[in-house]
Amino acid sequence: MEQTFSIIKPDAVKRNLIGHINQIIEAAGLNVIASKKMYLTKQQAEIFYSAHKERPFFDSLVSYMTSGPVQVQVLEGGEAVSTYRKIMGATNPEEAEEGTIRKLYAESIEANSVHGSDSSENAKIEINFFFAGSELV
Ligand code: IDP
Ligand code: MG
Repeated sequence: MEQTFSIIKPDAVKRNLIGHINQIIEAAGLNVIASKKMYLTKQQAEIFYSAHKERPFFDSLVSYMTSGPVQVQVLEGGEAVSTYRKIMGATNPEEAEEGTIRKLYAESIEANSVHGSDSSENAKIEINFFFAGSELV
């Protein structure tokens, strides 16, 4: 069993897509073991995306991620990191495969509906940033 970290981003929360997205997640065999709605602060968004701070889209990304509530979640299952990345689809929805969350729901390369950890190591860091161990059920 592996865990990964997911964010349902502001564009998707705004369009009432939490249930639709979690249906795809559960159909892929992943369990949602923690889930909460919150507003990211500017500081949280900057820290979360600090790997991208030199990128030209960084300020816009931080302002988008703080533009409305997000749903932060922990997913658990066999090969959770790669399974979730596969059902998310490519970062740019124009390049995402049919049936993926981003192909179905993303509005743009920035407002692309979901985040998923890119490795098991980063998943642990991201989960610990948002959840206490006692919240993982
Ligand atoms: P990922 O979310 O598929 O792992 P990353 O390269 O880690 O993609 O980028 C993090 C987030 O930054 C993306 O999900 C997207 O919201 C945003 N982003 C990535 N590339 C661009 C871009 O070229 N323009 C605008 N936003 C971008
Ligand atoms: Mg990434």
